[in-house]
Amino acid sequence: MRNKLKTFLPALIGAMLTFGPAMAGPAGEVRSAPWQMWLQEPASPTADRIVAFNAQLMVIETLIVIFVLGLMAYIAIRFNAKRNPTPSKTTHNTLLEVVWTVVPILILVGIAVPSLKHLYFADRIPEADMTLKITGNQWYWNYNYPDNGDFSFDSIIVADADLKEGQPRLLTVDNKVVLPVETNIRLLMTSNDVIHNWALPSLSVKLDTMPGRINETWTRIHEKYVGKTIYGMCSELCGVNHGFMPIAIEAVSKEDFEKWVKEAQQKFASDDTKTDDKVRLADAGATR
Ligand SMILES: [Cu+2]
Repeated sequence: MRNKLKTFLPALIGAMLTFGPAMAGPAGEVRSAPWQMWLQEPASPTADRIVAFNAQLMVIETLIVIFVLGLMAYIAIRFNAKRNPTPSKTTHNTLLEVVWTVVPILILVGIAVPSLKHLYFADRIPEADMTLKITGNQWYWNYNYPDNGDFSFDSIIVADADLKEGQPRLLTVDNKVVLPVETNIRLLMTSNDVIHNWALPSLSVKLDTMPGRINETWTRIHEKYVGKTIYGMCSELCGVNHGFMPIAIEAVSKEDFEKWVKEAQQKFASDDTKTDDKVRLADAGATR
């Protein structure tokens, strides 16, 4: 037993310490890796805060678990019937009772204060450099760039049969959302039919898209994600093809974004996206 523990414990601690590199998806992509522990790598200021806060909470939790476990072990060993045949009849200890009420309250307040700070940081909309409007549909996304010529396009899953080498299954789309790095992006979300949810773990963005109203949040992609694709998916059960409406963001430099905008304005000038095609593709997802 002891020998097993001797090999198992260092392996476990080693695995926990190396979560950093394990957080990264395949090169050029930001998504979960197989057998990944911990959160996805943070690609926005909000995500940075949440990952750091998660690490702080782990320290607090670990200390609490060690303390309670130690206390229980001490009680079981020191005060069992054999070692302590005549138990004490003490029932109240005012000081102890005040301490075990006040200390947990202080711990909770210590967690709540930074937690609310992060919540407000994620919720506030800073001065935006551009806006992306996201519309959920059964079962694909529509993206609109109101500040860049007001063009729109649909982003639809690529069916398994059409995947090219290296394209991840269930995450690849025909038209990626192209966004510039180091830019405050206002995200406006709504829906055409039912409630969807535009969720990207590495940006810490996860917001419902509601028919008939507009929800608002923001993001800012870090510089080092230039050239990478950031993946997410619809996270609100929205019907039979809920699992087949992925989100793929291509992060580009500001200059490349300007170039892409010019091309996209031409490419998506006429909204001749064929509804039949969408339905066919969406059905291809459902029948897999
Ligand atoms: Cu959906």
